[in-house]
Amino acid sequence: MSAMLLLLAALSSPVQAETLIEGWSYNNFQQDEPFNGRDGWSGGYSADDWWGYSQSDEEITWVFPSTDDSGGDWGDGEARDNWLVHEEVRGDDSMFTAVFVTEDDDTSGVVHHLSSDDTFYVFTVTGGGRGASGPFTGVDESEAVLAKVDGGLVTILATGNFNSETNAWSRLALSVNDGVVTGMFWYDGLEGFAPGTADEVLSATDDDPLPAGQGGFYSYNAGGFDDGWQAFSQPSEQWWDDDEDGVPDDLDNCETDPNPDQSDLDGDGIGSACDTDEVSGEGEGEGEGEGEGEGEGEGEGEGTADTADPLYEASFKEGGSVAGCSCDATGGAMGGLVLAGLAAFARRRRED
Ligand SMILES: [Ca+2]
Ligand SMILES: [Ca+2]
Ligand SMILES: [Ca+2]
Ligand SMILES: [Ca+2]
Repeated sequence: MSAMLLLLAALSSPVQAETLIEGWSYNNFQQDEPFNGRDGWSGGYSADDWWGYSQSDEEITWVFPSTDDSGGDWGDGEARDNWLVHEEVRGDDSMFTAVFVTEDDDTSGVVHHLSSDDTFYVFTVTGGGRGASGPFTGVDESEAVLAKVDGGLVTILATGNFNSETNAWSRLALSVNDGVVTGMFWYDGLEGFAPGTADEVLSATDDDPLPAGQGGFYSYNAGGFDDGWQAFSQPSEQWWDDDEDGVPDDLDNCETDPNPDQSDLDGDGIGSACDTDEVSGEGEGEGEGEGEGEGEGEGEGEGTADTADPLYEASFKEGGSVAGCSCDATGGAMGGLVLAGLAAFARRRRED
């Protein structure tokens, strides 16, 4: 992200944090393969699988739902549960984002913090083409919706009167940080996604936030084969780093005190930078020898086991990107040529 974008993000971001660390991303939707149950992906509606699409001469791959179903209740495995989430998206203070395209009035969305089939946050936008139809009752279906589904019970957190444009790659993002749930929308999804640059923002504070869980796509009343098609691409997760010390909030032993070394002299899981009753460094120095050695060894082991999700931590270390999020979409190839290719593919599937 450029210095100017950083400044914009700091000035106008609806989210309190200012720095994101790049985490998980995915670009391996193989041609003609169903993705419910494949490669870490799982879907909520088994009758509507999600299909991969890729072109050998393109570096970007897509996935799209295959039917135009609607109905059912939240959490019952019917069309209302048509999400596709990935097991490695699992941050608590984090953002999931993806680009999508729709041909008509399909509902496109992203989910995050999915801890069971009927418990998650969801942010949806309907296509403005020909009279939208969305999955929520009691709201104008032309509206964008930020909602919490908790044990199947829906709470509308915020609504916005905007639609996605048809046949254009737009971007959705769903962020959770310290109980603040934020949906962000960019009409042009290929320009990058610094939070402060979103065209539309819905945000609410959840006093009883959901536990961390998986994130992914959401689709309703959409079709990849038999009706106007819809597709998603460039899924990724970014982790909030509130104190900008390069360690994500979820793994930081002092979330609001910059302490890149994560030093924790007494090994209680609270970093020395914010541990008010920790023995001072000087005191430790004097009593060098046996005592210090034991203390440190124990502490590290316990801290890791208690606080960090091993997969998540491994993913962070693997990514190794602690320099802040560059967050520029690599969407140069996803212009009209790609849309034409996808449309041709959808037509072919329809005729099969
Ligand atoms: Ca935080
Ligand atoms: Ca941090
Ligand atoms: Ca810190
Ligand atoms: Ca400590």
